Amino acid sequence: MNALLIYPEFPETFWSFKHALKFLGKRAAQPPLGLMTVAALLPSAWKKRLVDTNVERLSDRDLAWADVVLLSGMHIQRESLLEIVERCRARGLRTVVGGPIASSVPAAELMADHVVIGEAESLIADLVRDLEKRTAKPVYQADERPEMTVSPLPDLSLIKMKRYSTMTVQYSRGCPFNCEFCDIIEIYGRRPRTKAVAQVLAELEQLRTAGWREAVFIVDDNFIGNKGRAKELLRALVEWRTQVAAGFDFITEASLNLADDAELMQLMRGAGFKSVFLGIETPDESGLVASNKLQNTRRSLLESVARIQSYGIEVMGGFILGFDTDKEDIFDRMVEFIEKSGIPIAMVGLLQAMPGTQLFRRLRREGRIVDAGGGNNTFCDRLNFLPRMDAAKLVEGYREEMKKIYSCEAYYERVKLYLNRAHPKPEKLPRGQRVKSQSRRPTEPWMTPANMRALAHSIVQQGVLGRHKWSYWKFLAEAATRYRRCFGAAMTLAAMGYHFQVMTQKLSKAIDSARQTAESGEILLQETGRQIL
Ligand code: B12
Ligand code: SF4
Repeated sequence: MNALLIYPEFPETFWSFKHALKFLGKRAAQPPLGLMTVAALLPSAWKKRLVDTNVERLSDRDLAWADVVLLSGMHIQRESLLEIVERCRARGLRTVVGGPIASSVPAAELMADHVVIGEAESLIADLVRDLEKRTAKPVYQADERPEMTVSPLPDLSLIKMKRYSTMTVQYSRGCPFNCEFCDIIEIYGRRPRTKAVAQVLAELEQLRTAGWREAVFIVDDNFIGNKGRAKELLRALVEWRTQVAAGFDFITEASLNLADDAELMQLMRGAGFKSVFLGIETPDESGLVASNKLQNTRRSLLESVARIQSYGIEVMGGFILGFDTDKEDIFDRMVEFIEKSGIPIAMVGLLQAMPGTQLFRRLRREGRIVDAGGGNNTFCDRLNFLPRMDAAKLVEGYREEMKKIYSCEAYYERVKLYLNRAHPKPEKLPRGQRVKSQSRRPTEPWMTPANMRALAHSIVQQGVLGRHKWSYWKFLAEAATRYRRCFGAAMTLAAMGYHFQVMTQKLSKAIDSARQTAESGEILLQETGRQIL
């Protein structure tokens, strides 16, 4: 059997990082780990090819080669996925769709011959057998969530590694919390399941042997969902990094209670964790309580963020507008919070009721669901539910908030605040005790050919062609002097800022054009209580 695994294209969004990736000469942020895992589960006798349409073209030759096409994706990739399914159907090719999209979109709407809902480890054997016998069913749904110890080593040989900025490894699935809007807990469950430490080390070794030396994203829903297991892995990573793989940096996602555990943060620093994405959601405690995000309550969110940053870990934050509890001052309060937080990358989005979530079920009961949404809440020009606040005010407030937080000045100020916390100046030692090399050289080795190329691109794009040249040059001068000890981190964030500035302009235009179309105008202006679902 010739199995063609295809990953559909993402639309351009804040999360695509497209405008920053081009400085690095990369085409996408991360590879499709789901498909690489599925490929490793398929029989070794099958021949496999993987086409990630985010980094390469899907050719007719690929389709002509295939006996069966296996697609994966998120809800947001729906349009591209349906186009590919259509292309396959036109050639009479059998299609199987799996991944998170299969949990959010009804199977019939995916147009595929077979839809797989859930994790492949527990049902691949049945699917393979039925595909071979040509008796495969329209829908497969896993009865139980598999232990991750049965997850195989992902097939790295199928991807073009150099086209990605980050490689990915998954240690755990699931999260113990119970946020109302979250579909993670519906898809992957509330009991964190982890791989064995040895499995993760084998995946990292696979990457190292293949020549990877850049960042690795530990793509867990909540890396610290089981703190004990996280510490176990971290201790092993510290050792692995010291003995064989100095220079490997990690990124992950975690809950804010990370700030309560000094040992955990210390271990993360030791293991090379450079940034962590946290769902902060809102500075308004009543919104956190109403959405059941209780782990973020009864604490100073700002202090928690600063504590994590003090371990040299950048905090990226997720924020949501549109909770029922939001009043019209929420935009100013969130801008002020973000400014004080030193979080350069703040992913602010409009609340979206994802199908299958507790939020979706509640809003449907209340007759407030308008449609199933597009699976994207951070580059979003419309709502899929009727909010409590006037919808037009909500979308307008969102647009204004984005403009404020991604104005060049505000962004660079946040970067500097973060750098001051995460990379404080080394304490001044009395004369005679100073270490010369430390005071002269930046502490991070950033002068690699790739970084130099990225810097040259950034100078041309932001310093020569950009609309905010002077802010950029001022920041560059400060980065090279006051922040030379962390020049690499400063310049990476400058490039990321460029992506967010471009996307904020695009978002503003998208909101204008959505207003002009009758359908979304209805939704935005809340002229109708139309209930589709
Ligand atoms: C890493 C990651 C990203 C990366 C991109 C990774 C990539 N190249 O695809 C980044 C950070 C860029 C990202 C961005 C976004 N992401 Co994301 N992301 C993840 C995360 C944390 C891990 C993905 C992963 O690698 N998993 C590991 C693999 C092994 O798991 P898997 O893909 O689920 O595959 C298993 C099964 O699904 C199944 N399977 C998968 N495919 C197939 C195919 C077949 C044929 C079969 C049989 C089985 C099968 O078998 C696999 C093994 O069990 C997931 C959460 C999660 N737990 O997966 C969210 C997740 C996929 N992301 C999500 C979302 C919403 C987004 C954004 C839209 C965010 C936003 N709010 O705007 C953006 C969209 C990207 C964009 N360009 O705009 C949602 C998707 C929800 C949905 N129902 O579609 C998830 C589930 C998290 C969540 N609930 O918030 N994301
Ligand atoms: S902490 Fe994050 S992953 Fe866990 S339930 Fe809440 S939103 Fe979902």
